[in-house]
Amino acid sequence: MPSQPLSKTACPLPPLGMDALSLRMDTCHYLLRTLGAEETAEPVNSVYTALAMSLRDRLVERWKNTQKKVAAESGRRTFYLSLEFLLGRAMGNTLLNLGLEDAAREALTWEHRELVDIMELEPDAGLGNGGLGRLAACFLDSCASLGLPVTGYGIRYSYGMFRQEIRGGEQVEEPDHWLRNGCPWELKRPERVRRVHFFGRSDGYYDAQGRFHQRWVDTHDVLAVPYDIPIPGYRNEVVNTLRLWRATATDIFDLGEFNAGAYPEAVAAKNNAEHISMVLYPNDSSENGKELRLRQQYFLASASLQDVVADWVAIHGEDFRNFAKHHCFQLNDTHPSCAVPELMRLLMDEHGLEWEEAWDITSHTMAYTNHTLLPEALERWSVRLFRQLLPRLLEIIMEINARFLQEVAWRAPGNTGLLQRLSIIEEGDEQMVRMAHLAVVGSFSVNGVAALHTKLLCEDLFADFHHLWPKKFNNKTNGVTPRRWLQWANPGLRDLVTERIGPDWKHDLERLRDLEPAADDAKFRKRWAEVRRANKERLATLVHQHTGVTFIPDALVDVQVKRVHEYKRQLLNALHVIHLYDRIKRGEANQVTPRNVLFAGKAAPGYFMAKRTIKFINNIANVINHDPDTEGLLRVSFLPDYRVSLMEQICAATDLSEQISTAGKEASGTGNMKFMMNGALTIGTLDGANIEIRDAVGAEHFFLFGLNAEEVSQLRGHYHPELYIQADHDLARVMDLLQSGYFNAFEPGIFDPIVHAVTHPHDPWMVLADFTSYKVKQREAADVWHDQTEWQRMSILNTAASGIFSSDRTIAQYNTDIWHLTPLVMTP
Ligand code: 4GP
Repeated sequence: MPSQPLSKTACPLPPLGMDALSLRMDTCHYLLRTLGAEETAEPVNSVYTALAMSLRDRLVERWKNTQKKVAAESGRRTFYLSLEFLLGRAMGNTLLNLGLEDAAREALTWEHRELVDIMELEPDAGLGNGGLGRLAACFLDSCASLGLPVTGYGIRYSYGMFRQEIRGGEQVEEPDHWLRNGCPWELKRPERVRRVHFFGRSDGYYDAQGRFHQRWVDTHDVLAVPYDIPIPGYRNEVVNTLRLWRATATDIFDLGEFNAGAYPEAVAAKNNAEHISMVLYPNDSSENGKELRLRQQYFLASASLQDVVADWVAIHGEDFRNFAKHHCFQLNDTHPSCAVPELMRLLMDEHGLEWEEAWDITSHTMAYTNHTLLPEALERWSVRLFRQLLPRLLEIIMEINARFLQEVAWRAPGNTGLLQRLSIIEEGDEQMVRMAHLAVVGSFSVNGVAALHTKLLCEDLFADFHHLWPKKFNNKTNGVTPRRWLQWANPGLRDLVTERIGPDWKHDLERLRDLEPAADDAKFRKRWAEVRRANKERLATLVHQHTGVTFIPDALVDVQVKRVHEYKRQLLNALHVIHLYDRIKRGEANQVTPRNVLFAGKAAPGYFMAKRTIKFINNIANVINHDPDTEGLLRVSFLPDYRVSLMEQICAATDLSEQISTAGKEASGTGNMKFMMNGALTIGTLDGANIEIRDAVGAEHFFLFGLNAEEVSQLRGHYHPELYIQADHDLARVMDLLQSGYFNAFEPGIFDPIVHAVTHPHDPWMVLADFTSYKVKQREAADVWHDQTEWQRMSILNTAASGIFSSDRTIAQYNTDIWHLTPLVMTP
């Protein structure tokens, strides 16, 4: 990158527009005055920081106006509590939402810098694992864009999701120190620090009026320091807040210990406290189970609720009668469900309310979203741990449970089985607190994230609860923000769509339906294909840079990117890749459609099978890519360190989106929606939101294969993988190649666990059961690819039908059914 003197241009450039001029002046000011950059050779990183600070200034004005408006209207508000917000980068999104993209580009041109290069310097804010965390980020964007007064509450982890490196084909985890150079978007709010209790004991006492109370005493406290991140709406002057808590000690160090020379001991309390917000647990759809995780959960719940309650008390004093009317807390899975007993505690112990009043408020303000049916993800905490760490909370949970079970006993006398099944406390060798039961009992709304998922919640996981309170349960099919995932990620397509149907779709994604007639317009199809080809070339460059694999030009780009998990069945895809390779090797090369197969995704560090799957894919890729017979026919690559900013490039360049989970296991999926929006065709099972995607675009424009959820559950107990191998000669050949050690010639036995997993009658994911129908559908997709007219037509129809997968639609439904907020209308 050329290093030109700042603000001295070497060649004449056209005059700057107003926005560009003021951005440039501010950026120069921050560079020279705040960051102290040298006039001649300022590091490019400072340019990023200075531009970010200039943009933040533009947000702060709107932010304050939004806060004033919210306060003035004193209406109902929602607080979105989540242990994860997978934000990715903020700069592009800010530029897009404020309409300053061109201005920033212009301003930087004067500094002889390219906006794309500057934006590449921003580290992803990777404060989430995958779907659940990214959904929270999409929701914040939609809430702000719809003008809804919604505040996000989360944790400001010092280390986000680990960085993934691939060495020798294996995943290696490196810490993600995303705050190394500071975060120019956040504002620290030291005046709003909260104190969070741990340990100690519960103590009964009588107040001056002779009333009996409990209080939590002898606690070890930790301070919660808030950092606010602005969340701009799309061109509507609204800026909402994401408040992230950082943990710190009440005292920096113990002076007594320090003076006595015990330095480590002197700072131990500080370190202990800071551990709470040190690192994100890197597990997706599985329980974390460690004490520190429970501390994180309570820390978030307590700090956030105290914050909200303090604001209420500042205006209304101790009168909580209208509190429930004004507040809703949306719990993003069970992770923040300590909020239920914590709100009870705050209302009773700190504000003197009686149980009944406190319960009435709590159970009318909490709403819970479930994100997975996988049993290993259903959080349970031992009563012993709870008693030690959060003794007062456990007492409250026990009372909630006792009162709840009494209600059940009245309704269904003598049904002890039902009581056991519903109880918040699970009996056994070790008593456990079932967090999902706590969340259901304490909430007025419980929702799943796709139609099938909600149905299974009602019929299966929460069947007894559903029977008890059918009206509590509702579905909210997920969505993704079209700002980041279409407008920003795919500017070529954005402009082409706008040229064809006008700009209204940018405010109402359902208007994409107006594109349908264009699918039959040959000229439009040609331009559509050109935009997509340019995106694919960019992706090919990226893949080459990071993996050394050279994609085949104009070949089908077949993509599976997501967390690596057995239920998502990356293995099924890998087996199919082996089958394609086998066809080439056995002389069917002229029948094989040229294809680039791309994988990416992280495995939880302790998840052996997922990590071995990554190794498996890399070994397969290595053999195939080095075999001259595959030249021009098949390339396979595993792109390391999958994250939000990579997906922005991948989704715009994908032809075939792999959504191949075992039916009934993927709650919804949101990657599937990003691909569809950008014109990819889906090959998928009847799982999660795939079902709704297929309904929206029409069955003839979706490559469906495999067992449905009911068939999967019927097959359980009668599953015999060997029968599928016997019945499909192609599959038998794949298994033979695998077992012969073809892909691990120098690493004997390393893939035995994979062979064992897929050939075992207890394989819960039934990989081989779906192989044949998957293979057939893949062939059909390849045939359609040969007919580019048809493929591009289907591609356009997929984008045209993707409007309902905007998170604006999802959030509008949350608002109509659960939150009941009045949108803010801001004037510029
Ligand atoms: C994910 C689900 O696996 C995914 O299907 C869904 O789209 C997403 O939540 C958002 O609802 N679950 C998790 C998790 O990420 O940790 O349970």
